[in-house]
Amino acid sequence: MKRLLVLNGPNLNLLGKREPGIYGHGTLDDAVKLARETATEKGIEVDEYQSNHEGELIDAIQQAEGKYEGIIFNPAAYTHTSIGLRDAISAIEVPVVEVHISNVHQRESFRHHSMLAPVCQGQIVGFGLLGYRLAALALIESLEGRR
Ligand code: DHK
Repeated sequence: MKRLLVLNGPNLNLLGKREPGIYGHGTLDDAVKLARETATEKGIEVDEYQSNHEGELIDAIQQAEGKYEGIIFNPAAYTHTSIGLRDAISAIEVPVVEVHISNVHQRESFRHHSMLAPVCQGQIVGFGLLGYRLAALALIESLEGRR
């Protein structure tokens, strides 16, 4: 059975309560459910992991090699700072799609730059939790050779 990993970084455990004007009222479980629904239709399983710790996210990326066909990754604040996460993504063959719930380009300038985007397969920004579903679809379509 093919599998995808939904990986979430710092403060995303607070989705639903955290700055709802920016991130909405949906929870992290809701986000994972959207990705899982799309994957299940294609017979693909979805696992999830969230951590507030950079090193734990790096561990999860390293351990994804050979276990997952793709990673849907919202690195949250580490997007803008983490060379360690970028190097971890570069070190594996598993494709990674970067997701942001908010449109980071409409926000503070420090959110406009992603350290990770250049080593990801693609980036989905600004569609709320729907981004998780879109990322699952993008990974699955590319696995199936349709793009
Ligand atoms: C989530 C965060 O926690 C921020 O640090 C990023 C991202 C944006 C999001 O929109 O999902 O800047």
